[in-house]
Amino acid sequence: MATLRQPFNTHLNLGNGVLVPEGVKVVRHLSDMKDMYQDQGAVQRLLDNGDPLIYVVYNVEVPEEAGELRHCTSIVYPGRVGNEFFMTKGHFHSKVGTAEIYLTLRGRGILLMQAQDGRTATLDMFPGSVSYIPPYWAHRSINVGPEPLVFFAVYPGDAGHNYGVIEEKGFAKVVLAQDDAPVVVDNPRYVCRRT
Ligand code: M6P
Ligand code: ZN
Repeated sequence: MATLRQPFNTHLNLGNGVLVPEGVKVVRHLSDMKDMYQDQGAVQRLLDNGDPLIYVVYNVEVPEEAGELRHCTSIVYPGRVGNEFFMTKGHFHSKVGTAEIYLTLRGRGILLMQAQDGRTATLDMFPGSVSYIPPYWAHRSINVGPEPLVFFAVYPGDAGHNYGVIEEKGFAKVVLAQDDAPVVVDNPRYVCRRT
């Protein structure tokens, strides 16, 4: 029989998303995802000026095993690279048939999803939105507002993160600021995937 582990609480600060204990913290600067943005001139200017912090993830320490539920908060800072909003890298799950739930606590975002056949979908993220990402959809969170976008996520312990496809091909859509409002448009750099 599997080892019986002790139940435990984590304290989630509903205002800023920080967990206590903090857990495993993942920090992503622009330099960690520079090829993912459209405007490489804007990328270079931002890198020359100090490599901005794009987002932080606080992961509760739960084994990455079937039967477990991994959970974390993400804080995506407000900002743009050229006219493209700050965003997460985005990933498929390694075990691609696993789902995820996002509960937004603060800010305004767009949750961009993409199926393996290239179909895309978006959901608005706002305080109180509970977004369901069904199995087989890659997901990326984009901060389209003036304050940090903070959300809590739960997903199966054995889901895993597969960044490869998104790093290579990107998403078919990008979210740009037009007169300060977010618009979802075709990604001119998208590498169409023929499988
Ligand atoms: C959410 C969850 C995490 C993920 C994080 C950042 O909180 O989906 O599993 O790590 O967003 O996204 P990414 O891993 O794509 O950078
Ligand atoms: Zn995920």
